Amino acid sequence: MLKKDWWKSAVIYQIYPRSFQDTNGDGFGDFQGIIRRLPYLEKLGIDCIWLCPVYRSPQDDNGYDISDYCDVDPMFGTMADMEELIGKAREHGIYIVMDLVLNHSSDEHKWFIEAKKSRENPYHDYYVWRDGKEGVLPNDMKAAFGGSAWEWVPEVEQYYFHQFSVKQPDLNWENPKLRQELWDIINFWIDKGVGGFRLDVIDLVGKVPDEKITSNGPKLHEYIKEMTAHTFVRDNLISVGESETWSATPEIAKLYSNPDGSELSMVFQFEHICLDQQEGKEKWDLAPLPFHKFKEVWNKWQTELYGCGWNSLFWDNHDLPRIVSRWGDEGQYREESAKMLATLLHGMQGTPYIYQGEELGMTNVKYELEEYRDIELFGMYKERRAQGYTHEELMESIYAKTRDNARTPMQWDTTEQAGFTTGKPWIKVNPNYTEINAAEQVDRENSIFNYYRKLIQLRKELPVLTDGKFTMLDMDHNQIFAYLRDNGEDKLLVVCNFYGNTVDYAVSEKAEDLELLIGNYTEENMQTDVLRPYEARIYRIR
Ligand code: TEU
Ligand code: CA
Repeated sequence: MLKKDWWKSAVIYQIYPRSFQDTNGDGFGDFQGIIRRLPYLEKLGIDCIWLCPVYRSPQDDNGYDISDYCDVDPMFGTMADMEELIGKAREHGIYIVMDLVLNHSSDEHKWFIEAKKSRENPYHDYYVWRDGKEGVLPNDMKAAFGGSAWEWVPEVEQYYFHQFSVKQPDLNWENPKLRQELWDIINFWIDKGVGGFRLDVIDLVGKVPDEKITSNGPKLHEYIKEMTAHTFVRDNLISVGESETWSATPEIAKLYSNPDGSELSMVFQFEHICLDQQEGKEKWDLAPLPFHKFKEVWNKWQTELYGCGWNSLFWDNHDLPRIVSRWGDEGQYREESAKMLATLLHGMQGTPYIYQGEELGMTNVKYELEEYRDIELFGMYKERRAQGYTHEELMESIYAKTRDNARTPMQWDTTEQAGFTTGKPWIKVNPNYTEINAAEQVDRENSIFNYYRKLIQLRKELPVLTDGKFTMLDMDHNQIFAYLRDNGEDKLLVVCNFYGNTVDYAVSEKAEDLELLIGNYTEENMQTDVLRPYEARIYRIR
């Protein structure tokens, strides 16, 4: 059994398995590839791997459409390889955190194949059906990947509900038999020795489509409590809920991450990460990052969950563009800005997540339309072209926001295909791999990789990074993001210049006795009260 709350001082590394490391030349990453790279991850110092879905799947949405929850997809290897990965990771001090998609399954899951045979089929009620006539939809709800959320099945003369693609029918959590099946699946994986779970769009499972309620349905927290009681509590596992962009407030997050352990360890909320889009519109509708608002949002989450909930800290994941391209500088100050962003995040309270390649400062890509792969992008492109957007406009949005930015292969070295595969990768490698790659960074003392390594070490050495109270400084400053962490015994000052120009900032006035713990410039020529482009420092206040 794991120690209670162990995940509060853990650092989690997210792997998108199909893009991490291929070992058999088929162009898809696999379990043996992850095993090969465990020493790299151990060196970085992380505690857990969040593994994006590796279950059997037709791969309509890259594994977020599961056709067998208790089997692995042959593209990644066998169940024996998966068990080997879980075991070998433990030898490197790493727990595997599985990504569970329980809001919907694949339409190729045996439950759904049965469910659509007849209304009397015992699996029919595992999904969400509504009567109607062909062509007369139950309502006008839309699916996230384009089109209606309702799909007609002539055999049963009913519509099924799908919040994502038509190949991802929503599961009916109102059915206790279905819920019991899900708890059994979770326990199946707990028995294999995993450290916990990331729960895909958990906020959607209590949906009430008749009232157009998707997130935060009336029974959501009841369901989560039931799930937790039947599963995670047995071993103090980590459980991280993903809560869609618009649905999380600190009040709601406090329920999810209640310190009494009745629900989840923590929740991903996306408020900070959705600020660079036009209000009320979609992520494709680009807008500059409003820096003041950004600071306010962080301040709100850091202060309101203090002592009564727990934050997840992240910039990147498999659905988001690369942070250094987004809010840093992918050109001249790529290294400085990547380290600044890391400092800002890893200095805060919560559990930090690192998405594969973030620790190298990997960047976004600009590909030809047909070189992309993501179902979401093609759904959007089709819809918006029909609405009159130009190809050029849409490509700008795609460059900035497509999920494929995060999904290009991991850049290991300068050999062909960045050392990711000896074959043809499923998605093109970012051409900048000759400069940005792990081989170049692992042994270079001042690399981004080693900066992340040091930040992780600091978190292990200084309890204040885990339990210290957060206080924002100079909220109105339009260029500096600075804050204190204080646990009564130890006190830290974190100062970050968020932009690419030099700025005067009276750091020395914040405290008399400052000891520099980490910074992204060498101490040579350092002036305490001047912050160079993207300069970031963490001081101990003595
Ligand atoms: O994403 C849920 C989610 O928040 C999406 O609506 C997200 O906004 C989307 O990627 C648009 O940019 C989770 C997974 O992380 C994602 O990869 C899956 O496609 C999705 O659920 C469906 O399972
Ligand atoms: Ca492979």
